[in-house]
Amino acid sequence: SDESFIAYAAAAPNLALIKYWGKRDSRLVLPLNNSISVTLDDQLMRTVTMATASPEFAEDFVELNGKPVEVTDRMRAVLQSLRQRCQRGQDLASWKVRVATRNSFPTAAGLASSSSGLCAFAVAVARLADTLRWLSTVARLGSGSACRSLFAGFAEWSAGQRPDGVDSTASQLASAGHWDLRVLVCVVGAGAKSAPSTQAMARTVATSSLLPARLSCLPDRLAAVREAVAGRDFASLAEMSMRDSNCLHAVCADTYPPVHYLTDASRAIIDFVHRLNEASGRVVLGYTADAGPNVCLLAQPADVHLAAGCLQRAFDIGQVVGDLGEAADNSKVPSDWAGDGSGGEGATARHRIESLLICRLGRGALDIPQAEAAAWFD
Ligand code: 2P0
Repeated sequence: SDESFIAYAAAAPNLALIKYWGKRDSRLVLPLNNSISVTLDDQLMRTVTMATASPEFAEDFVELNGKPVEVTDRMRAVLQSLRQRCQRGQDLASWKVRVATRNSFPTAAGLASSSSGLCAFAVAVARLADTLRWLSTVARLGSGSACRSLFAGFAEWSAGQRPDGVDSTASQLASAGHWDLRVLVCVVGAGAKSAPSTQAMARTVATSSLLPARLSCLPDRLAAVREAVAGRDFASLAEMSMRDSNCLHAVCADTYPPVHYLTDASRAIIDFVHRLNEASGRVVLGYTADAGPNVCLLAQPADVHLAAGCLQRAFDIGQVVGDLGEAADNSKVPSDWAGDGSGGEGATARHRIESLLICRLGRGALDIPQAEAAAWFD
């Protein structure tokens, strides 16, 4: 009808290098620690969302990839917060909303779909309500990690200290153009069904005696990452990312009952990275893994070709998507290097990597024009 409003948004998933794990307030989604992420390439991976408001809708309604999904309390919190700020008048604020969301990548593949999904949700509804202030807070109410996808390149989400959370916001640390970093996403396929991160992190806070040790070493690690980003120090960024990923999975193992995300294939990729770095005499790759079995590798552009070639020797790779780059000088790595010892002593079957996605860093949800999101949606 004439009496309806429509808005679009798109967001790419982000990958945390310093992880968010544990809340100080569950209802307001306030974290125990700052986290730092890179926003992935929206050309390769994105959520696109259309939001419509009309006086004719009886209920709020959300669908994902064409199928109705539950309107969660978190989504209701986002809608409520935007209704309160609506700049288009009281009529629209009282109308029900329909949100249709599409992922350009498998939701179940563990590719941080909550970060892009709830970020695009928040931006689309905020555009509907014509209010782009406080978006960090609004996106955070949908899912903590979503607030980092608002920004291109490198983002930091501050834990903040206030009980009302107004100081718990995300901001950009550096643009995507500041540092042409590449992320190689190794999709290893589902292992045992993973614990949802919201519940798992609550259990960690309630039971892990290692979590306080993690929190006490994070200020130094965060400072090291900020410095590595500012100075484009790859070896330092990669080492801090690997340490923080290992630390996350250690507190997950220390959770009672324990939380397991990594599989044998994930661990084989992690060991591969350390062997490759050792054989190369420098840090060629870093890695980081979230609440699932996939492992994301960090690389400089000149090493992508070498890294992918070594991965192909060591693993059974289904498909490679993205820009492999040019062969560069790889003289320090032996040409017969197998990485996981396959074919050597104690060899086992090569582990499977379903897809290897090679990404650049991408735009934040706020940088993607509404018209572009609308064109993607159709
Ligand atoms: C992160 N993860 O920093 C960490 C690392 C998973 C491992 O943010 O409860 O889906 O919705 O705020 O954002 C996953 O947690 O959790 C996550 P909620 P979210 O990316």
